[in-house]
Amino acid sequence: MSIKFYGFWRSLAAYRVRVSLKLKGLAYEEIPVNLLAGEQHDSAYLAINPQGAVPALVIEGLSKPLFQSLAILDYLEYAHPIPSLMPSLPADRARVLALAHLCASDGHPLVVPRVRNYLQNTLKLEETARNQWLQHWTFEALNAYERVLTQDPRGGRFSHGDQVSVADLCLASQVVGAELFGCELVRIPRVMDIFKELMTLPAFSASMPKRQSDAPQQN
Ligand SMILES: N[C@@H](CCC(=O)N[C@@H](CS)C(=O)NCC(=O)O)C(=O)O
Repeated sequence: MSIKFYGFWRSLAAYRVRVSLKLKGLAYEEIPVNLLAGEQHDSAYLAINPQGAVPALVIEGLSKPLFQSLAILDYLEYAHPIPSLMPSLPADRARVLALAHLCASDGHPLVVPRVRNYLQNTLKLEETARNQWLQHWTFEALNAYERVLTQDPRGGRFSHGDQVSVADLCLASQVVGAELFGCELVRIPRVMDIFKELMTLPAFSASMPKRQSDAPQQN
């Protein structure tokens, strides 16, 4: 079975899927879509993901590509259940998904390139105000995550007990954004403890933006 993974080195949504593929031991070929060059709008890519965003997965044997990171994670969970990234009890699943959505559905969408471009080109917000926006909304999501972890004892080594879950993939991607936008990470110590634990796992550390082949070379 071949898997083509359309991503971009610094995409937070692509990061989540990259980690899942690695944790589940699935080999894939990553095809960069340069978001800074606008390649997501090319007709060839729109034929793969009509939304014009990464990630997208083309899996041999499936009639259509998969898109939207949480939908892709869900597919991978059902199609390749071991190791599982979701708890089995309904209430635990709801908690994990709530944490995942907090990052992937509430925090992250406010900082994607199309929103940043709109702030810059249509609303004419200057750079300082734009950066304030990115920092504010990225931190807000993680601050809420921190409150959940503080108030709800079901966290452990990771977001939900001691097993890596889909919530951790979303936490890690959101922290990657927070580091990029200069958020005050000392204000979210529980989140950062978990992030540090996650970074000890090769699937998470090898998926970091700067380690991708399409990332700019560092001098
Ligand atoms: N909710 C989507 C977000 C996808 C998304 O917006 N990805 C960004 C990169 S992180 C993108 O490709 N944006 C293109 C653009 O905004 O033009 C998901 O989780 O897959």
